[in-house]
Amino acid sequence: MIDLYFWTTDNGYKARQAVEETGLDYRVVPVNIRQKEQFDPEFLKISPGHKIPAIVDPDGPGGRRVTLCESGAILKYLARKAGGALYPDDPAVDQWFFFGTSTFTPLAQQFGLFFQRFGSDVPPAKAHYDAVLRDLLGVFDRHLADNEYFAGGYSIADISSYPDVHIHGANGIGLDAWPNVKRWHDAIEARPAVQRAWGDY
Ligand SMILES: N[C@@H](CCC(=O)N[C@@H](CS)C(=O)NCC(=O)O)C(=O)O
Repeated sequence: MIDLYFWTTDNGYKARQAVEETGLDYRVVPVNIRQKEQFDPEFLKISPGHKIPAIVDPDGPGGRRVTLCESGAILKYLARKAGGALYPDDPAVDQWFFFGTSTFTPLAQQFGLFFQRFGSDVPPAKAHYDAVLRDLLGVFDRHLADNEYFAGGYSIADISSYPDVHIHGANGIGLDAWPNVKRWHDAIEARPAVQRAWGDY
């Protein structure tokens, strides 16, 4: 059974969505990052950068124990372990997967920081990241006008962006201005695996 070291954040949900989608056997190990549990020395052996998500798979390739941090690495690992359906051999999947992991999420997190958690009001930073988030949703909307999902069928390319679209778009500034993103978001939200991933643990 895979241990998923998880907290209720965008990157945490990416990993949980992926493992739910694959049907692999797993259990959630909560790591409350608000209470600094990510600095526990035992957890640091799994995630040296003190970040969730992380996984431990006692039955990795060749029967060896695999520990992994970084949501992108975890999504690829889980998709491959489950047979590859969520990670087709298509460069477009990699493009949108990395766009989500390396571009969209880090910028959306700055939006979340300044609008929700910074502790003091910084109007120039808020204006900047509001414009950045709107620009990125526009990028997605133009692509999704001609594509049901980011690259072919539903894949880790979609999972890498969905949580931040859900948190900061659908449940933040709203998605009415980006109807193709809304259609994509709502289709993913309705997936049973996504419902389970965002549910109780
Ligand atoms: N690039 C990493 C980022 C992970 C990350 O930012 N994790 C946050 C929660 S979303 C965290 O654990 N923060 C706690 C800390 O940095 O101490 C990934 O994609 O997994």
